[in-house]
Amino acid sequence: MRINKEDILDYNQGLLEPHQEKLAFTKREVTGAEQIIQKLIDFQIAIPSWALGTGGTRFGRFSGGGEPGSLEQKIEDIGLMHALNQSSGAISLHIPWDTTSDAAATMSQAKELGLVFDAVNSNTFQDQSNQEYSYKFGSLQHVDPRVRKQAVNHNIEVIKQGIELGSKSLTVWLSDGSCFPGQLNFKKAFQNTLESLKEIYDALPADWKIFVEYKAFEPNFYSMTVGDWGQSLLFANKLGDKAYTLVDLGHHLPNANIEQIVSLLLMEEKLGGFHFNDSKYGDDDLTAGSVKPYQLFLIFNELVQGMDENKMNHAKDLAWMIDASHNVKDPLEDLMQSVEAIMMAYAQALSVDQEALQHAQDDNDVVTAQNILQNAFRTDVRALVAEARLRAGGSLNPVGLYRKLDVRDKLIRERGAKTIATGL
Ligand code: PSV
Ligand code: MN
Repeated sequence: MRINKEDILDYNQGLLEPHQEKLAFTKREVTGAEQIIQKLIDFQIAIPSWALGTGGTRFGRFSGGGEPGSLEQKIEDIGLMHALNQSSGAISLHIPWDTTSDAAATMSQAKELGLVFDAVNSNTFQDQSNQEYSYKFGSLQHVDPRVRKQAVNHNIEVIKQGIELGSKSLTVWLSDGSCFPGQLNFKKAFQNTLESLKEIYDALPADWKIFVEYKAFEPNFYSMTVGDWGQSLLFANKLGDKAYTLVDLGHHLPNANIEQIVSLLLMEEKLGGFHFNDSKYGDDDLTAGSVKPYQLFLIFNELVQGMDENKMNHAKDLAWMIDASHNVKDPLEDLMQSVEAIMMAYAQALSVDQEALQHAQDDNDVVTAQNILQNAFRTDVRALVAEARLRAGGSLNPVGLYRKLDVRDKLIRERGAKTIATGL
């Protein structure tokens, strides 16, 4: 199905008056509101092809109905979302969960919906039915060079598909590691992984980047070969200029100071991309900003500060993606909530008076520094985010309109109640 412009206009009309009142108030509260709105319009967050179905846990999966059964339907879903919020204009493919046999057709479907292809993701954390060697004991780290070669070749194949779709980056997340002390020689695992990554790196086109994503634990529970930002940065530095670290918010040990990690990676010019989600305990894949919105804001504060210092384009120079899907919500509603939370944290960070903050830090005025950040975090910027959507042609209230148009029911009628999307 498609959402047409008239539906959006009609719906917005009914919300316009209270919105404008709120906006006028917010503009008096926030300095530089117009520039913030423009930055919000430009900012796009990629949606991964595996997040359109209900996620599961190892204890079960409860499909919500109307899930996309093909790549075309996944693109259709992202198109629906983008029509509503005008902020999810990119798709991140996970291969081989989602592959295309007709790149031109896939590209033209995406283009029609205003979507582009962001980073492509390889998958050597699962065995595919047609593969020769198993990844049970790792992929790029494997003790057997034939397994490593197979995993390297898969990554090269993913790059090829990405080239056809206009992607410019490859994200490599490895589940490689070990579950028991003694299982693995850490040094050899690192060296094998580095050697394999070098082969993949050499296959990158000149204008491509490779992102090395780290994760503290799961599915391996004793050691992960790319377990933290230090290990990822080591790989990235050894690989070269086209290699960067990718931060996934759910991949740290509890209470890690992610904003500090972000700050230092930007200082080193080695932050490449971001996977958004939220968690209480680990890699919980919860909606961004649903549990720790202040942390999300503090991370954005470092991102804005660091990107501005490096003269980076906020919208284009880092790869932004949501990486979350769980069991209990309609995935599209959940993704729209994530996008809204990310936009709010970004808007609040943009409103921080960085000069005043720096003065407070230089004066060791801890109280003022804290107040500057908390005042920004406690400012209601929802009207700015809504205004950005409105100006871009989206809905003032994406979830509200999604529900009013009964999108999920229509998808269930079109696709059936029992379809299951590929992914985890
Ligand atoms: C692993 O937990 C991860 O964060 C990686 O980015 C994967 O590609 C993705 O989730 C989907 O499994
Ligand atoms: Mn991730």
